[in-house]
Amino acid sequence: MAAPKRSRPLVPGVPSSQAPSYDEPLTPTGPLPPKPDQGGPATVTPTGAPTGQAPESVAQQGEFLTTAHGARLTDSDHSLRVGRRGPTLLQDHHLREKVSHFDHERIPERVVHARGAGAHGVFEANGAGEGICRAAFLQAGAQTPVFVRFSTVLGSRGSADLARDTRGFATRFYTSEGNYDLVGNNIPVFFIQDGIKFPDVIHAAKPHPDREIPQAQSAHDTFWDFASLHTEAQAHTMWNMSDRGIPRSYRTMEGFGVHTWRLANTAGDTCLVKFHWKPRQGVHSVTWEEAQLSNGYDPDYHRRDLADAIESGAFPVWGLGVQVMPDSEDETFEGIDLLDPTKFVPEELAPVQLLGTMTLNANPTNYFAETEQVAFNVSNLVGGIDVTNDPLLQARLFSYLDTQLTRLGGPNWNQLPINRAHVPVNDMLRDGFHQDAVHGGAAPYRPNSLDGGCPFVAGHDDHPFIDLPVQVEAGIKERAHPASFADHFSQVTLFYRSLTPLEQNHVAASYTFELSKCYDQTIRERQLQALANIDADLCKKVADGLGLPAPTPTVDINDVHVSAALTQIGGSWPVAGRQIGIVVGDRVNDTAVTTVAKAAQAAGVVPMVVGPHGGMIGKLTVHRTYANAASIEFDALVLIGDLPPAPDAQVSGDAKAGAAASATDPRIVKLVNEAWRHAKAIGAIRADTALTDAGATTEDAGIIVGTAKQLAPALLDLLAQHRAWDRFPTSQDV
Ligand code: HDE
Repeated sequence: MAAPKRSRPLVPGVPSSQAPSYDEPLTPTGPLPPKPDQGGPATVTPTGAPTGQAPESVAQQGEFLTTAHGARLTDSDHSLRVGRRGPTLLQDHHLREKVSHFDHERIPERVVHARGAGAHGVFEANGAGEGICRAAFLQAGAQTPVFVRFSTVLGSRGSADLARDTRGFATRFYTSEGNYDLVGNNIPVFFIQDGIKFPDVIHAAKPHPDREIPQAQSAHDTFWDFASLHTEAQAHTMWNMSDRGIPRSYRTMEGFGVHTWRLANTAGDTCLVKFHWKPRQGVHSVTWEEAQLSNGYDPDYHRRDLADAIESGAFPVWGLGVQVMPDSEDETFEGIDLLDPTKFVPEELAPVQLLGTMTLNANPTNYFAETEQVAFNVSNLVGGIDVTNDPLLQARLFSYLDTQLTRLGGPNWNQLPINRAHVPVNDMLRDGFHQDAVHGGAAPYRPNSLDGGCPFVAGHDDHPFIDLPVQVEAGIKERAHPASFADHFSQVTLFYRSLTPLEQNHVAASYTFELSKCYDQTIRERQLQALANIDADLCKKVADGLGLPAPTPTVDINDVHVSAALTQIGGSWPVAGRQIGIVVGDRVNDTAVTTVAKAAQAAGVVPMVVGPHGGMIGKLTVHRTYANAASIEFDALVLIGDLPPAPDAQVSGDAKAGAAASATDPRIVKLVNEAWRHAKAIGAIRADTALTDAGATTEDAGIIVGTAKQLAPALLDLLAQHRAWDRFPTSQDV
């Protein structure tokens, strides 16, 4: 039976480019093309020459099943046996090849940042960087392919996305001068000032070594033991305890290069910069309750969100920006030591200047080949961008190359398709496991005359990478840091005091939650001491929550300036890629649903119909049922009409569990109640009963009542503000 063609789905997540036939297909055909939303690594050879082939050319070919050496097979379901009841023969080369390859399908996961999601895209420079950096990809109009991998840090590969954690934001630019990797985070400061401490902080934050729990969390004794003893970690920890630790989406995160980098223009003038990624989608987070719910209902929340947004055409966009500081002798700006990666430069002191725009426009075709095998390397630099002596960065220059040797099984990981440069590669590196290039020539050494002297070193005009000449202060060889590194608290105070009261409440609640999970009271007390050195009010709130006295500070807490750029609340942002749930009963009016759905789609929002059962209601396709819908899937809800208990509702069971029996389905009561508690916009069309049953009223902030036509624009406006912030003006609960 011919397979039906797929039409563009309303709801993203379609598994393949062609709809399946009901019967098993028996007529040989070749592999299906990728889905329209998918891209792949550029088709270049291991040494960077374009092959001109379609991306699919590197995938499986032909219509017949073959061995790995290409011989066609007639059977892959039965092993070769002596008689129908006898033993299997060692001679069965197909069985051995199939099972043996399967046995080796896994590679070691990343020791940190194991859990991630990737996407392809393009970076277009606006030319504003030309004056400070000679890198070709920053010249006006240059368009450069990129691959981005977002990640959590602590969890293993199968862990849940919404752990309270830092997020990785690693970008590879396939530039015309070679690959440039900007391997950053969504938090601009780091736990440690010196790379030699990285194994310590990670060992402390990873699960306890005896029981290997808890997974993907910092809410445990070893983490807080380390953070409270090693107070330079307080800066990063404070950001983690804020809403930045639980982003709404990878699309709604800022990115930071963290370290200070040195740029040089064509004249050789240098400056010091901090890199920023500014999301056009705004910077938004989930609530802690949503994070916990999502880890159960949809552990792939962020991964799915990124892929769905791209598939639905809501391509996420970031501006790449820099804060530019003079390349001064002391590498300090406004009293901030630029070599200390636990410090950031407030934007009010050095505004972020945008150099171009990155758009993510294609999902990977194959997770393993692309997102898993991509090997970022901090030392992938191009001319015009150089490192500084930040001791954290210096250690990273060693680590990234080193880690790939084990993770990707040898020294040729640069030749994996996703890692290949898009420019000629002539590195004189030879042989080794998994060598993909067939190197010619007789003389992989320099100088040589046997290969005509090739390869030659580049001149200054040939776009080379140049180690920028920097005066290094003569000093004693010692294991020590400058005195400026000793201030562990003032910027933490600055960050906390820059937040709105609501965000400050979230910070206090997170510290209280995490510390309450520690077994040892000593550790709680020691961390309270660190909080006392940051802010007395914060310390008091957390101490009250833990039932402990608030200690007095052991350092002077100075008055700090606040930075308005640090709050996430306020402003309106594009809503494309958000999802709204339209909750209906069996007797719904189709026109109301269609009106809301059309208005949503026009704004790039995905409307999902939530019905009492699967299949169709009249002409409407049901995307989620009362039984499988979860509030975390929807950024806003529209309730239409009465929503009485569906036949599969366990009304009496819920009543036994304490839920009041109501005219509304108990799952919908929970759905609406959660959306209300999370300050999401809720539209109600003749749905007062459902609202009341869920504990809401039509008077509450962020509840919009009216006809479908009246309600849709107001709902989308509210969605653009991320939440109905006024619903809980003084609450600690959002
Ligand atoms: Fe990493 N880090 N890191 N890191 N890091 C890795 O490299 C390391 C640091 C960051 O999506 C590893 O390929 C050391 C800071 C991201 O593939 C490893 C030190 C920042 C990713 C490694 C640091 C980062 C990594 C694990 C202290 C923010 C994920 C697998 C000197 C600026 C990249 C791998 C991806 C990954 C080591 C500190 C960001 C082991 C030793 C600071 C986003 O090499």
